[in-house]
Amino acid sequence: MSKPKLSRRDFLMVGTIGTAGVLGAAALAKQGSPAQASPARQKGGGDPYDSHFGLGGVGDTDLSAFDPSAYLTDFDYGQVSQLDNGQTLREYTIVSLDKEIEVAPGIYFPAWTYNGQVPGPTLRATAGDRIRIHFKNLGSHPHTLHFHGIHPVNMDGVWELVENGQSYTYEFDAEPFGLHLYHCHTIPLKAHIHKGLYGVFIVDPPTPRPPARELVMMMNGFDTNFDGDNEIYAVNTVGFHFMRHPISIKKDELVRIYLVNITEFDPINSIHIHANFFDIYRTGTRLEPDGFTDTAMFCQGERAILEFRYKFPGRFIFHAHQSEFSELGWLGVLEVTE
Ligand SMILES: [Cu+2]
Repeated sequence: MSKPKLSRRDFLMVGTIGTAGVLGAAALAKQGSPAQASPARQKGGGDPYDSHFGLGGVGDTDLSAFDPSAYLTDFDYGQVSQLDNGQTLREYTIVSLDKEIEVAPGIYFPAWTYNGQVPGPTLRATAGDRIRIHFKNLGSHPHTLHFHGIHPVNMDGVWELVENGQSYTYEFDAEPFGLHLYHCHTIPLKAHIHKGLYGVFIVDPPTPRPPARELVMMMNGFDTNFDGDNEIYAVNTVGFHFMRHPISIKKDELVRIYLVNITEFDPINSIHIHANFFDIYRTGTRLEPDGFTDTAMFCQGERAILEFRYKFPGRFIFHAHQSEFSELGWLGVLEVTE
């Protein structure tokens, strides 16, 4: 039996609007008929801002399972103790698990996760700390933990595959300071990364950066029909989450975004914030900004710290400056209040 061929965009629209019948019949009954919703979307709508919100889809994901807003500020500093040489020791526990996650309302993805979430926990330390990660693989495939940073080869998570039920302890000093990431490095790499095995690793400089509203954003995507292309793009996994749940910030408040790109299949991803410019610190390894701009692009694994303040109140969108990505979920709102 042949099925109608859906474009990438149709997939998200059908999924979020619910006309497929698989996903949204109940939600539609509550929220209105597709006949009312579709024409505006097909034409782009009379009011483009309104149609942006329309793209947010019907309903919401189960935020008790994973809340992209909570992830913004959820830092794991580990269990802290002191080594005999006076060095701070931070111990973390990471378990890999197969788990179905919701990447848009009613759209589920069979993920491989660290600690049951995608991205995995944001690990945070200060430069010079000793890091010890107790990793256990409870997933159905062999996995590893590969950290970006400076460390010995047997701590690199490449050669020592951790089979199902096995454990491995990674231990190294946190260096250099900056914004890093960790991910599985098992072959085929694109499968192990795209399935969800990645997270952010922040190494603070010895003298902390100035106080700010700090937010972690992982640019990611999901190939929900396994055709080698992403159907959903997001920051923090859930398409259009930050349209449904704008990020509240104060006028003139210093905002610091730790932004990492892990998107698989597409060579680059990007960010653009509206009606403002930001200082960009590439990889966060220097304390002087590399530029002052409103748009930046990143290959996979590339990351930067962005700092800005909003001068005016209002609802400002931020999104990928690849239009297709933003229309498939990578679009949100910064809500600036007095
Ligand atoms: Cu893996």
